Amino acid sequence: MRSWLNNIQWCPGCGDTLIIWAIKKAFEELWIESHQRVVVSWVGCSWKASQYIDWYAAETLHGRTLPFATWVKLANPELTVLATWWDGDGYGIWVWHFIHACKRDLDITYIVMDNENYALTTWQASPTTPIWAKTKTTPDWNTSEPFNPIAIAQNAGCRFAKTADSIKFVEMKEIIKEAIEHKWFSLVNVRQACPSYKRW
Ligand SMILES: Cc1ncc(C[n+]2csc(CCOP(=O)(O)OP(=O)(O)O)c2C)c(N)n1
Ligand code: SF4
Ligand SMILES: [Mg+2]
Repeated sequence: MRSWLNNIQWCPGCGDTLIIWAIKKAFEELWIESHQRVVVSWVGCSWKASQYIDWYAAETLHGRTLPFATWVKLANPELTVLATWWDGDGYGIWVWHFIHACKRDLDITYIVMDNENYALTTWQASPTTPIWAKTKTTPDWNTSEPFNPIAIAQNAGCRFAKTADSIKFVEMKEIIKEAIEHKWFSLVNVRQACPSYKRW
């Protein structure tokens, strides 16, 4: 068992573990070493992402993942910059940063761990919650159509926007590699298993 796996603090079966593993493998296979890369993240269940990979890491203020990643890229264009965010904050509370990052089109790889709910705050509906799903804030059912991050990214000018699935490991890793190699802004929306709350 690899040492970082002994220290996982997510719920058993959480897709975050596989996503981090895929990112680590992608860097390994692309020969991008730890001193050449940086990950930017902020609070959410997946926040710990940056702690499990040996790289430069920034855990920023609430909502500042993409602005911070932008500053890092502008300050040192040689670095491979990867920003991790989540559906509730990335597509809800702080969505405008996402739209402007697509428009700006800098070379940042943006991985969204999309578990279709606000998990850390214990199961509220997020922009990607399915229309019929029950959550704490939609006790009968959700009445809003889910947000389509791929279409929104493309409409905002992003030229690489793909969906992956945390249970399809090899496919997810290959999409992450493609996104890192794309020399402009790229979005990978990973549909993430969340056994504790995503029961649809
Ligand atoms: C300034 C501020 N506002 C709100 C919160 C509460 N908060 C913690 S995590 C989170 C979002 C969780 O949902 P999501 O972004 O989908 O991440 P997940 O936990 O599902 O991975 C929120 C709103 C906070 N920590 N700080
Ligand atoms: S609540 Fe969901 S997203 Fe959070 S650690 Fe548990 S399984 Fe993972
Ligand atoms: Mg979420």
